[in-house]
Amino acid sequence: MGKNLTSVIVALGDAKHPEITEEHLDELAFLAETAGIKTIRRFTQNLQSPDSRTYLGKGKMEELKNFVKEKEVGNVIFDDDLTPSQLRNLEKELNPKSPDNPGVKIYDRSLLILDIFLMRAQTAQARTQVELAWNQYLLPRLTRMWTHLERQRGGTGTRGGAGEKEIETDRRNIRKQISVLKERLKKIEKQRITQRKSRSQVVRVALVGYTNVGKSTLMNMLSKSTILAEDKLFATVDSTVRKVVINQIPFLLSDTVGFIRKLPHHLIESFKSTLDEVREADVLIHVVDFAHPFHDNQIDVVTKTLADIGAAEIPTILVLNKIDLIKPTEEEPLDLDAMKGYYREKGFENVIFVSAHKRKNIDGLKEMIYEEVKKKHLKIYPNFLPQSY
Ligand SMILES: Nc1nc2c(ncn2[C@@H]2O[C@H](COP(=O)(O)OP(=O)(O)OP(=O)(O)O)[C@@H](O)[C@H]2O)c(=O)[nH]1
Ligand SMILES: [Mg+2]
Repeated sequence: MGKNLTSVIVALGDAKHPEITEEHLDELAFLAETAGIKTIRRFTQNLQSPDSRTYLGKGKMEELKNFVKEKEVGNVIFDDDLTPSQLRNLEKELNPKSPDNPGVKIYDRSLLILDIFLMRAQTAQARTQVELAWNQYLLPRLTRMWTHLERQRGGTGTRGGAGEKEIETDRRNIRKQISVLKERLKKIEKQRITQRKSRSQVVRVALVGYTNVGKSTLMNMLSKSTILAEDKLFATVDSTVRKVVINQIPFLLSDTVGFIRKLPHHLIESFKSTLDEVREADVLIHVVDFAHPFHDNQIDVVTKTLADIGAAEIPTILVLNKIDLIKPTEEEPLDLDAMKGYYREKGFENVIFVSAHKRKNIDGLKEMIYEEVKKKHLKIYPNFLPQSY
């Protein structure tokens, strides 16, 4: 990231659903904020699909260009992924090279998320996974983009105008780096598999959900541990496992990376081993920010991502969190029973409303987890005599 931390964010809109476009832009601005970048203006254009050359059409592009120049904006962030050629064209349009122009940085959605993950990853496994995804993202974009990314990463920028030969050397280096990272990941995974085998006699429960819904807060509450929970996207990138005992039955509870719409596929790919924690769980606790205006869309994104990683069939408890933020009005009373029925119809058998902050209904949640864990525990230990909760 450079010194100029202002940005404009750019997204395509749907004329029929302006509120959804706004919500997407809110999320993008929140992602930018998480990366330390302040949004000073939003640009949208109602298009079915991005312009193949410059994402925006000609007129809008001109408007964006003028604004960026006039306000000396540091970053332009696009809500979708840009093709390598769109990126090159945008660089030319927005970034006319001159010695006194520090240059505007162009982010697409993947690059922004990758940057946040790079900032957040702590363990060797998470760091290796993110670096792998980053190199895979970089490889097809190694042209002018290289100098662009070098600058972004605090490089000297002296490679400007790199010739084909240098680019070819760079490509070779990146390929080498990719295979080194893959090897390293394999080794780490081997250790994790051994660890996991030793845990096969214990029931495993995983917290899943959209980012920023309260997974880590619930994890802390249920396991009395302290994991960083904050009002930022992707506060958790590493996965953490804790032993929890409810009513004499022990189980392992894991907290892991949150999901988001349009999660870069390289990241899902390289996070496969982290996501094993989810895939191999006996019970999933799907946490939802019930106070978020588009929580149903977020539920759909999570359900789809779970299906993508092969975790669709795992028994799930749907936890609708943050109910302390819901202020029912006369026109919109809060009928929790009706809401429960609604989610049951959507296929969620176990539904519960809680507030992790106000500790509301946490005992009810524990009881629900206990009932699910007990089923699996009795399969491993048929002679165990369960108590009623
Ligand atoms: N008002 C309210 N805020 C909550 C509640 N639960 C969590 N939060 C807040 O929501 C924000 C996100 O919480 P986290 O626990 O970090 O969420 P997460 O799902 O782990 O998020 P990521 O790791 O970023 O994916 C924090 O600011 C929490 O304090 C709740 O019940 N009510
Ligand atoms: Mg978290």
